[in-house]
Amino acid sequence: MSVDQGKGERSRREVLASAAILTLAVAWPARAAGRRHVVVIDKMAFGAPPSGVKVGDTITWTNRDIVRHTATARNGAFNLDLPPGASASAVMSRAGAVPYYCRYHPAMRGEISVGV
Ligand SMILES: [Cu+2]
Repeated sequence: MSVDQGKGERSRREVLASAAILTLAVAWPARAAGRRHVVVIDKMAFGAPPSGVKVGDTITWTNRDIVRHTATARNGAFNLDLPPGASASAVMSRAGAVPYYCRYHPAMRGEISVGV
């Protein structure tokens, strides 16, 4: 009986500890983790730029074409290789407009607007 009580007490503590960790994770500022945005590449064009992008957010490009593309920032912030069907991501670390293009098809252009 006393053994069971001991177990019960321990598991109750574990539950409380888990709850505390969960609360911390939820309370942690969302900005620390950043949000995720997706830009789909389809028919030789970058999809519409995501809105509301902030510093620390992650942009993921997904290539739905059957040819290879890149997402290459003109300011050198990112240079992602995107074989057919692939996805690749970059974290936006600075505020401002980031024009980018595809190295294989320079007519393919896009721009990510990063807010503070
Ligand atoms: Cu391309």
